[in-house]
Parts: sequence; structure tokens; C-alpha cells
Amino acid sequence: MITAAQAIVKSLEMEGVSVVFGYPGAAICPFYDQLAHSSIRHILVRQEQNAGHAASGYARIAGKPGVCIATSGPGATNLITALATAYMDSVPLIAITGQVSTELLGRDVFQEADITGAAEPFTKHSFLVKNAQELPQRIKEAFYIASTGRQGPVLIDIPIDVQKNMIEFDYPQTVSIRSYKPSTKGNTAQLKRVLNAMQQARKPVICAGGGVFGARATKQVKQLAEQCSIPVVSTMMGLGVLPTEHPLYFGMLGMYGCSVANKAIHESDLLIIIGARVGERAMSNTGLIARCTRIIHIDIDPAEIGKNMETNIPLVGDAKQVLKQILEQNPTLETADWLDALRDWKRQEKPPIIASQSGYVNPNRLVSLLSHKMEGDSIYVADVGQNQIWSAQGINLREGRFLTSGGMGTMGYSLPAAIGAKLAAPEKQVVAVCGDGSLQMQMMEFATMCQHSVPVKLVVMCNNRLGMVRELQDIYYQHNCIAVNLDGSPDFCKIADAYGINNAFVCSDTEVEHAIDRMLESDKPYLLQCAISPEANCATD
Ligand SMILES: Cc1ncc(C[n+]2csc(CCOP(=O)(O)OP(=O)(O)O)c2C)c(N)n1
Repeated sequence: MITAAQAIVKSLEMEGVSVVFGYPGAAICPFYDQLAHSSIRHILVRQEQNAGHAASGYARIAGKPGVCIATSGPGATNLITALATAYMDSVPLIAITGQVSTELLGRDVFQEADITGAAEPFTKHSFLVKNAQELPQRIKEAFYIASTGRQGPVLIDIPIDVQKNMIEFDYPQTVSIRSYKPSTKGNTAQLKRVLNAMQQARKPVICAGGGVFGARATKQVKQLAEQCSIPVVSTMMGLGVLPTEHPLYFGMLGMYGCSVANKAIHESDLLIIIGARVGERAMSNTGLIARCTRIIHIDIDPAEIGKNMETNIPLVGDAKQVLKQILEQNPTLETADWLDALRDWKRQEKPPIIASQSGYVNPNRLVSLLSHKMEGDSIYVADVGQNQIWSAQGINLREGRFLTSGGMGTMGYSLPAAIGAKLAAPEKQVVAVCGDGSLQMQMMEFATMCQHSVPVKLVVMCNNRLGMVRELQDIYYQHNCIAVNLDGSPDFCKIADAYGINNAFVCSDTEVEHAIDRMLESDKPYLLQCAISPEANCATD
């Protein structure tokens, strides 16, 4: 017999968990007491939301669920934004929260919050475990639910008395949940329709979303594109599915995307959407079908298909599996004229370049230089705001990854997610890029980065504004810029000094290259503060 707290730790070990991100409190103390005896590394963050983001960055790079821990009440509610962020981007997470004693549940006692209720819309599933003996089973189920089908966060809430109960520990080998059977294999009849539509297409386009990474299917997407000479565009979450300079890649689509990618979709006669939510910022339903574009949508989540865009051929399944099934049939397409047309459009397209301005760093140039200088397989984490858009528009991705909060657009994501990503891939270069507003939502994580020696590089684009909102107010609210001025911000380099983080400040295009080199050469945490014009816009006009 062991305590349930011990059983939680053992279950995590059985799931192959080597690192967890958390913040303790009384209600989760029995668990922490046992974690001390485990080889699982605990990363103490400085705010629970960041435990969730760090676990999410870890999960996206490691390809398995990230684990975050919080106490009851405020600890648990602080996790919610991170759960919602992971939910929107289909990232597998396990959140373990402490809860008040079973007999006190529902009585509004100190630090009680109905977290399973509150997080319900933002989790794939949540468990309140009142019977200690059920814990190993629930944990097994949680990992299974989080990492299969459309991946997402699962919450396990465990009252403190339950953690202290003694149980017989027997970790289950398998899981079977009656109402949950995600299908991974594509339906043969639908596959036939897909192959048939491909055969008839003259102007096909693949639109790749973040689900391609979730399914670990980048190789298959590349193979399909190359074997059939199909051009590829991506959503923001799909950036990096093909290298930026791949001859079949035509850029990011959507409201901040490039014109050739958007035009490709609108002129296509066959659109193959793979692992994308078809969010309104990426694609809107602008009568593509009426204009004779056939739409194939491949997604693991049947609820996504047809939700935002009418679809001719739905194909439910795991992208990797489905693409393998398609590739087995050796389809061939004749697309030479179509590719010529796309390449012509691409040549005519002018990249969005803001003019250089004295006293400031040009953000487009900054992103371009940075991403060219980063190692080929490095990880670039963008925050939310103009910095995110400049990053997505200008990044040159080779074998690396681009992480950001795409669905929820959560400011304060980049640094904790980068910490998680670096822990998942310590050998890779990890750079986080954020704005001066979002930095102030996550600055406390400097301490985490230092305490645990996680050498993330942080580039702060300082425009002294909540730039994205300022741009919006300028364009749509007659320049009525209100509540966007960040006067009062500290000198971030001095803050970095206070933590013992190496840092540099640049305010001209001439200095920036050398500064990037110095930052990337360093094997320690580093902060590069770049002055950006408060007037610089990212909307392509
Ligand atoms: C938690 C949160 N609060 C508010 C917003 C709304 N919002 C979107 S972008 C943005 C401005 C971001 O400013 P900053 O971090 O300085 O980056 P910039 O746009 O200047 O690059 C705001 C406030 C958000 N996305 N997330």
C-alpha cells in the first residue's frame, strides 16, 4: 500500500514524465512531499499561468503531454488562461491541481474553487478524483485523452485528503473509454474521392495548419507536395511545415499573410486543408466552392470539418496516417502551368518592408536577420502583437519550429513557452520574441530562467506602446489612441542586470547584426532590447 500522492508521482514516472512545471500551495503539499523522492525535475515558475505555458512549449517540442501543477483556489484559477491557450492550439497538457478536503467541497472554504467546472470549456476533459483508488486509472486516462485524437489539455483535481489516502498501486497498461474512440485511419470511400479529386485538379493547393505538427506529419506533407508537385501555403500555426525557401512553398495566408498565398487559394481548383481550424484570420468562407474550388479537409476532429468552411470531401483521421494512405496510391498530377503562374505572382510580390528610421531598429530587418542567423533547427517563439506578425511575416524557417499562441492570442506566452521548449530540446537554440507590453506580463519568469539555468534568448521589441492595439486604433478609430502608451515601463536591461542576465540595447539598424551575433554566441540567458518606432505598422496596405 502507498499513499495516493505517491501513486500520482509513480504514475507520472510510468508515463515517462521527466519534468513538471508548477507552483505549490497547501492543498497540493502531499504530492510535492512525494515528488521530492522522485527523479522527476520540478521547475518552479513564478506564476501558475506560466507553468501551463511552459508545459505547453515543452509538449509542442517533445511531442508528448506537458505537465503542470498548481494548488487549489487561486493557484488553479491562475492556470485557466494557459489551459485555454493550449486548448485552442490543440496542445496536449496534463494539469494537476490540489483541492480542499472532500468533506469541505462546495462550502466556500478557504481557497476553494470549482476548477473542474471553471475549466470545463477549456479542457478536453476534467476529473475531480474523490476516490483515491481510482487515481492511477484516471491519470492513465488523462494522458490518453490529452495525447490522442485532437490533442488538448486535461485537468485532474485531487482533494488533499484523497492525496493522503492509502491505495493498492497497480498502474493500468491499457485504457478503454467507452464514449471516446478517435478514428485515426481515413475512410476508404472518402479516400477514393480524395484521389479522384486530385486526379482531376489542375490548380491544387495544400493548406497546412498546426495539426500537421500535432500529428508529426511534416514529412508526409512534404512528400505529398513533392511527389505530386502541389504548392503549399500555411496558416500561422503551420509555419515551418515546409522550409520558407522550399520551391513549393508560397507563404502564410490570411489577413496578415502574403498576397501570393491568399491568391493561390482563391485561384485554386482544389484546396487540400490539412490539420487547420480554418480560423477567420486565416481563411474566410468567401465563396470558394461557388468559384469551382473543391475543398478537401483532413482533420482528426470531425467537429472541425465544415465548421468554418463548406467542404466537399471530409476526411477524418490522423494526418500522418491519412497522408500515408494517399501516398500509397502514388497519385500524380500535372501542375507545371499552375506552378509557373504562382512563381510569377511571387516574383511580383513586394515583401512588407518598413523604411529604416534613425534611432530605431527596423522590425522586418530584425526578424529576417535573426532567423537567418539562428541555427537551422532552432525554435523561435513569438509572443502576441505586432512582434508576432512581424515574426510570422519575416521569419526564415529551415528545419526549425515557430511557436506562438495562435488561437487564443495570449500575451505573455513567449518566455514561459520558450523555457518549456528549451527543456524539451536542450541542444537546440531557443529564441523568444516579445513586445514591451507582453514582456511585462511575464517578466517574473526571468527568475525561473536563472534559477534553473535555462539559456533562452529573449528579444524585446520596444515601441513603448501596446503596438498592435495602437495600430488598430490608428486605422479604425480615427487615431484615437487610448490606453496604449507604456510610459512608466522600466529599463529592461537594468531589470536583466538585477537578475544577472546578460543583455544589450540597440537602437539602430547598424548595431543590430553584431548584437544578434553576440546574443546567439552566448550559452546563457540573454536579453536583447531593440528600440522600435512607436509608429511602425504591420498591416500590409
Ligand atoms: C492577455 C492579453 N491581454 C490583451 C490582449 C490584447 N492585445 C493584443 S496585442 C496587444 C498589444 C501587445 O503589445 P506589446 O506586447 O507591446 O507588443 P507589440 O504589439 O507592441 O509588438 C494587446 C494588448 C491579448 N492578446 N492578451
